[in-house]
Order: sequence, then C-alpha cells, then structure tokens
Amino acid sequence: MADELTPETPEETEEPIKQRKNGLYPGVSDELAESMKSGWADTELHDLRPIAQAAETAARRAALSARFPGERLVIPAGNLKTRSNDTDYAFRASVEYAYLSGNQTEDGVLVLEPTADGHTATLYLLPRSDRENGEFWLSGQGELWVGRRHSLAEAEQLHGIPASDVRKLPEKLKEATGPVRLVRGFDAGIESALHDKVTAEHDEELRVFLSEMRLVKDDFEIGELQKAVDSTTRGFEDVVKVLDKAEATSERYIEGTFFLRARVEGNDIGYGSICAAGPHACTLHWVRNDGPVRSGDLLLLDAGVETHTYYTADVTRTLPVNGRYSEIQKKIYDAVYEAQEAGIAAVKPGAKYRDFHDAAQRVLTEKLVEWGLVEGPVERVLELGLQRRWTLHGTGHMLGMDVHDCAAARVETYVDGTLEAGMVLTVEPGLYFQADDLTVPQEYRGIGVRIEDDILVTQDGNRNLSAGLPRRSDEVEAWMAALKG
Ligand SMILES: [Mn+2]
Repeated sequence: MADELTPETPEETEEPIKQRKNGLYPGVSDELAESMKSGWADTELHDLRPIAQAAETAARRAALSARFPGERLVIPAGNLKTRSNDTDYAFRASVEYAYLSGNQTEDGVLVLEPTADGHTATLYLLPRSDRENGEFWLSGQGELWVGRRHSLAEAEQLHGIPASDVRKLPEKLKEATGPVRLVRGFDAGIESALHDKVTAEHDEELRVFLSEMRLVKDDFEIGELQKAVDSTTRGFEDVVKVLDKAEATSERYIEGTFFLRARVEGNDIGYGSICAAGPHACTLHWVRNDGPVRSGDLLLLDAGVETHTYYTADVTRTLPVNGRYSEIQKKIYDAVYEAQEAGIAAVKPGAKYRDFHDAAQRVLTEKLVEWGLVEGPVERVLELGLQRRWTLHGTGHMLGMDVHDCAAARVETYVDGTLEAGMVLTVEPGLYFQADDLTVPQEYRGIGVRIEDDILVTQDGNRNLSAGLPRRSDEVEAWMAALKG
C-alpha cells in the first residue's frame, strides 16, 4: 500500500500542509499546493433516501430517551486502532453507536441532548476534507487516501439525525452543564473531555440498559439475522465443495473459503472462524486453523457471516471429511443431535432461559451413563456436574450484533430470565473427548462434536433460522454427497 505524505492534521498547524515529516518525499511546491486546491467538481449528493433501519433506530433512541430523562447521553463509535506502525485494524463501530444511529463511521459520536419533553439527537461526524489547507490530499485521513466521506448534510439525510462537526464536540462537552452519561471504552478523547462530569456507576447503568434493550430484536434485526444465516449456509456449502483442497493443504483453506463468502456477501465474519479438523475439534476456540485435514476425521466448523449492518450468524456443523460418519463418530454425533433437539424443543416464550441448557445437558448425561463413561444414576452425575468433563460449555447464548450478544445484561434479565418472542439465541450442545483423555476408551479419543443453530423465539414456540443447513447425520451425508457431485 502507498505511504502518506504527512501525518499532520489541520488542527496541529496554522500553515497549509506542505511538507512530509520524514522527508522521504520532496516538499510540495507552492504551485502544486495551489493547483490541488481547485479544479474539482462539486460531488455533493442530494435527495438521499434514508437508510433501511432509520425508523427502527429512531424508536431505539426514543426508548433510550425515556429511560434517562433530563440527562445528556454520549455514545461514541470509537476510533481506529493501530495494527502496526501506520496500518490500522479494519474499523468496526461500537455496537451501541451502530444500534442507535445506523452509522458506522470511525470517530463518530451520537449525543442525545435533554429537552423539556425528551431528547434531541445529534450525530457528530468528521466533515468532508478541506481542500483549501491541503488536508484532502496530504493528510493520512484525507479523502484522497481513505475515500470520500459523506458530507454532514448527506449524513443527516441518510440517518434522519442532524449532523455536526465532531472536531468541535470535545469543547462543547467540556462547557456543557447538567448530568451526563457516557458509553466508555471507545473514544479516549471524548472520555477525557467528560472525565470530571461522569461517574462509573452512572455509565454502567447506561451500558447495562443498552445491552438489555437488545435482548428482544425488532423486525429489521430479525431480517438481518436471517440474511446472516443464509450467507453462512452458502459459506458452509462452499467449504464442503473444497474439502479435497483442504486435505491437500490445511484447515486454512476452509477458513479462507468461508471468509470469501463473508466478505463478498456481508461485512466480515462475525468472529474468528473455528475450522477444527480431527482432535482440534476438542479445542473449543480453535482459531489457529493451521492443522491438517484428513479423510476419516471429522471437521468441526463453527463460523458466521456478519451482515453490513453488523448482525452475525453463529452456526456449527461437524462433518465427516470423507462424507461418511464412522460408527463411533455417528454414535457420538447422533447423541449430540438428540441433545440439540431436546434443547430446541425447550425454546419458547415463557420458558426459563436455563431450560434449554438443562434439557440438552440431561440427554448428553444419559448417553454418557449409558456408554459407561461415568457411573450413574443420571441425577447424581447432573448434581455433581460430572458430565461437564465432556460437555465443557454452556448450551447457548443470545445472538445479534455481537456473537455473544447482550453480555452486559443483568443476570435476572438474561441467565436467570425468561424467554420472550423476538429473542434470538443459539442452541449448541457438544461432546468432546480429548485426545489424551485416559478415562474413555481409545476409540472415543480425539473426537469432538458440536451442532449449533440460531433459534428465534416466536409467539408460539420457535423458528430455526439455520434450518437450511441439514443437521441429522443421514441428511448431512446426503447433503455433502449432493454438493460434492
Ligand atoms: Mn455460539
């Protein structure tokens, strides 16, 4: 990639930007600087249509406003993070900011100013680059380097929120009076401007509220989650079609194949893809993905496409690399399938959140006792939690803009809470027999199976958003055979 001419920003210098700091490039002549100021067409866009979720983001802001009357609420998108030297990680706006505004621009800040009857929202953004002082082409964040930004007037039309210059926001916040709450952890500059106005306790209440708001998804969000799942289904199909190439190389071929689908159809992968062949399936978060893929082994693929609006799928399938489960693989797989069926059946409005976990754990425990791997009775094993040597993790979690969504929600509204229509969660039981587990017969060792689907709680039960991907062992085999042709 090209190098920037100068890292200076217009705030740091009164003079036009003309000289690169380290001198790798020659200075800019007055004539060139003058030339670059003019001769550019007016590209301002007019009559832009609002973003698809403009009505939903307005409703979310209204709910937030009602919870914190009379208080100024500051929700930053966050800033670019350095990967190394002068390269940055791909930017992803804070979930809180994107959820409330629909915008995803780095350095943006959404501010809700209290009024007599609610709040007025303002979206603080970086305006278009100044051509007059050279920022446009000489600064690393100039539009010539990073691409055209929306003007403030354009952003206003797109998001339905008045937009203002974010460079003036810190001063405004310093001068402001009255109670303020801030979403912490994303924008050090905004935090420092507010440091003597906010308290950790009040900010935490805001964070918790914004997490709990997202427990029940609106129709736009459910549509996006379905899109994420549908792209993910296509990504899994892509992987099955190239398993021979993965055998010739490594798990990385699977990771790269799924990533291609995620980048072409969505924004990104929602989390690091777990492409775990053979005994790697027993490492819950295996993301190194540098191991061999062997015929006769299982492939545990846990991956999700994230849509352009940041909603992610989270799906796992455990597939026989050669297309057919062996006898012992099928025995373990079918047990996990049965546990997942029991878990999914327990997802319905009014059920306790813990019910689906308990239902799946009971089935897995029954199998472990039946197979003689742990001494019964089942009740005793469950009471002591002895099955967890092989079941390892919880059976699911909320899903949305974060793969582990609503993580700041209180225990009483989430883990100890009750399911409601509009919630979306994963049901993902698994059994894992570590390669070095001497307590199980040799034939079990190195086999790990997880099956994970994304389940929407409906008015009368649930809907499996990822039903497009087969789960039952015989259906998986038929599906693989058809794809491999
Ligand atoms: Mn999951």
